[in-house]
Amino acid sequence: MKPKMGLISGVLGFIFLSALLFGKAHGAVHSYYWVVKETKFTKLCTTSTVLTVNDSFPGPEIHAQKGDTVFVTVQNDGPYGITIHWHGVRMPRNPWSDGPEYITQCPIKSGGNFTQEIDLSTEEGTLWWHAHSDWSRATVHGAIKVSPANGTSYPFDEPDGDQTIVFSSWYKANVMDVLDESISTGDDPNVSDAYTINGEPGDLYDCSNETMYSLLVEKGKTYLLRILNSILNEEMFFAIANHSMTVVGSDGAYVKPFSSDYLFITPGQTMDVLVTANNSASYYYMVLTPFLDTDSSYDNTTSRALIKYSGNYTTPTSIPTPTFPNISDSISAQLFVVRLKSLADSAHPISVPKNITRQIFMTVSVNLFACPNSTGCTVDGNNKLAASLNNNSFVSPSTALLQEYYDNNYNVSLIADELPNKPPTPFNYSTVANMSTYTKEGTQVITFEYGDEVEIVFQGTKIGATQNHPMHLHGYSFYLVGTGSGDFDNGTDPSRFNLDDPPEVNTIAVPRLGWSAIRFKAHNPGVWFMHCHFERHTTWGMATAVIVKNGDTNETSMRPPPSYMPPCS
Ligand SMILES: *[C@@H]1O[C@H](CO)[C@@H](O)[C@H](O)[C@H]1NC(C)=O
Ligand SMILES: *[C@@H]1O[C@H](CO)[C@@H](O)[C@H](O)[C@H]1NC(C)=O
Ligand SMILES: *[C@@H]1O[C@H](CO)[C@@H](O)[C@H](O)[C@H]1NC(C)=O
Ligand SMILES: *[C@@H]1O[C@H](CO)[C@@H](O)[C@H](O)[C@H]1NC(C)=O
Ligand SMILES: *[C@@H]1O[C@H](CO)[C@@H](O)[C@H](O)[C@H]1NC(C)=O
Ligand SMILES: *[C@@H]1O[C@H](CO)[C@@H](O)[C@H](O)[C@H]1NC(C)=O
Ligand SMILES: *[C@@H]1O[C@H](CO)[C@@H](O)[C@H](O)[C@H]1NC(C)=O
Ligand SMILES: *[C@@H]1O[C@H](CO)[C@@H](O)[C@H](O)[C@H]1NC(C)=O
Ligand SMILES: *[C@@H]1O[C@H](CO)[C@@H](O)[C@H](O)[C@H]1NC(C)=O
Ligand SMILES: *[C@@H]1O[C@H](CO)[C@@H](O)[C@H](O)[C@H]1NC(C)=O
Ligand SMILES: *[C@@H]1O[C@H](CO)[C@@H](O)[C@H](O)[C@H]1NC(C)=O
Ligand SMILES: *[C@@H]1O[C@H](CO)[C@@H](O)[C@H](O)[C@H]1NC(C)=O
Ligand SMILES: [Cu+2]
Repeated sequence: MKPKMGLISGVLGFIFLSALLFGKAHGAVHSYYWVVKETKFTKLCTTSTVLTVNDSFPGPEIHAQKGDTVFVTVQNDGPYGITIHWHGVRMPRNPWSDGPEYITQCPIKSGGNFTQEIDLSTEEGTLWWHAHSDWSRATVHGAIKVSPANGTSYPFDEPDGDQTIVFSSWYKANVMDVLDESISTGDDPNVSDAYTINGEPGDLYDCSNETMYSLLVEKGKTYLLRILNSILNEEMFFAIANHSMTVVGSDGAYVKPFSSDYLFITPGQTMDVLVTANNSASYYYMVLTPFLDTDSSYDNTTSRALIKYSGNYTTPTSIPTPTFPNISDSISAQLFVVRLKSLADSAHPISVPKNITRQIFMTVSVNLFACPNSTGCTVDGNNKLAASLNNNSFVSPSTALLQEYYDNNYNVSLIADELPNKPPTPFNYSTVANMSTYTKEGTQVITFEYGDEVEIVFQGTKIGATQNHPMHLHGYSFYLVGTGSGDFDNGTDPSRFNLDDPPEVNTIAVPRLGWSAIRFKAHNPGVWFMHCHFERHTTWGMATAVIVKNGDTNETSMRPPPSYMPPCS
């Protein structure tokens, strides 16, 4: 009993201290205690040992209301160091609890623990948490459900039911072995063996019939599906047979409702969707299948789950299944993306930066490095795969960048080089294939002044394997003001930007050989990771860190670190 009491009073003391120091008077406070450990599951006729939180896959949900504070103590009883990230939570002034390994903290060692403070502010809807070290995100992730604050309500009729739907990747092998093998050969990692819906592959896979996920519905009722995509390396299409979906939110912000027969959802994104059980009482398939516009290898399997109406009826002999865009239908993917628009009404105001003080044009590429061994690698002779932003492949530091920044009195130049604002060599990005595939590498960051109004245009290139990339920024949500195919034209494209009701999101699809433009105001000081949400691309260096300097007052500055951060040595 003793250690537990010690832990609880420790956490309460921490909460009290935070409340005292940072005046977080509004919002309720919740505490969770999680144990990270290895758990055995039998799926696809094979027993695998995977890392979990509290033996559950997907992991436990966090339930909170807008403006609440959540403390999570993670006890690491697994064999590897691990970190946990709160995806889409902006963590005002508190990068210390954000979680990406070697950016804001070192991993929580095997046997260690760490209490993180998750500060919800304006987020409302569905967000999620996941491991942010190596590829342990595969099985260590779960939903964060943020309900409206007391005295407020959804911008739509209160749904009759609420259900989280989590998409994940399943490997029969240990995912750490998959990662290590790909690092040692320099080649593409093995693809997953299945996609899962709420942890289950569904009846198209071996040995998976009995365990398929099913959602029980009552005729006439409307359900809020809180859908999140934690798949490692593929963007997805999702549809429900004979039921249309009304998209009402994405990435923890509401959108203007629109109805669609399919969703396009990238790793990192969430979609809040209303579904009304308005068809004949029966079974209907919900289907999850990949969108892929690349020649690299991918998992081309399909996961299914069921919607089952309650009541007395004969089980159908043939269950309706939805139709889908073709697997490589980038037009349907893009048509879905441009339908997302923020509510932008008086109860949900937006503020799109219009006086841009920092403009960044950033190429996103898959590249090569010469193999560090004379014969060790298997790509194009003796090369290994790499990836870059503005021709720099991010090298992860071995200590936490945030701590170094703080310890060096916020002097960025002492800890990292600056990533260029634009590609070092301009070229016709989406059409020129004969640029060198090789890239530079280094720990390069982007530094913003407090209050900068930032525009970043991400530009896909024809270098290496071409593909749509889901780019994600920590510490912020941002407005997706424009997206298109080919090379971004700085003369004509900005005039078509949507500055009236762009969606406020944290992860965007940058089209293959196309571009996406985002804007945000840099008013959250700290060190924040920015990266492709395909796990293999982040591993290869498609990443950087965004450092936002402190403002002039304490209220516009980073908080000091908590008394305990996981040690780096
Ligand atoms: C909101 O209401 C719930 C239920 O009555 C209560 O537990 C919670 O503390 C309230 N939150 C705030 C911030 O007052
Ligand atoms: C996780 O497991 C720990 C240890 O058994 C327990 O104290 C805690 O309540 C569990 N948390 C959840 C969210 O299940
Ligand atoms: C958590 O880690 C701290 C620092 O190492 C240690 O003092 C504390 O006892 C640990 N708590 C638990 C429950 O293991
Ligand atoms: C990756 O796939 C290859 C070919 O199927 C197989 O031989 C190898 O064992 C796999 N690697 C891992 C780590 O499972
Ligand atoms: C290089 O060689 C060593 C020793 O054979 C091996 O462990 C390593 O995985 C190889 N590959 C790379 C990319 O370093
Ligand atoms: C799984 O169920 C489907 C129908 O739902 C059936 O066609 C198939 O034969 C079943 N497979 C196994 C292995 O039981
Ligand atoms: C389901 O949709 C299919 C294809 O549109 C249609 O043929 C079928 O009649 C529908 N079934 C029900 C029960 O609505
Ligand atoms: C998936 O890819 C494999 C290998 O290219 C191919 O044999 C198989 O038919 C594909 N399956 C589907 C469902 O497309
Ligand atoms: C379900 O319907 C069948 C056929 O109409 C009837 O025999 C049976 O009693 C019903 N069961 C229930 C639980 O209502
Ligand atoms: C735009 O930003 C510049 C540079 O920070 C500033 O001098 C100017 O006052 C701003 N203009 C408006 C309209 O806010
Ligand atoms: C637009 O692009 C041209 C050609 O690349 C470049 O010379 C010019 O500086 C750019 N203008 C702005 C505002 O970025
Ligand atoms: C600002 O924060 C520092 C460090 O936490 C503290 O020493 C100082 O008193 C604070 N200043 C004000 C005006 O609150
Ligand atoms: Cu990518």
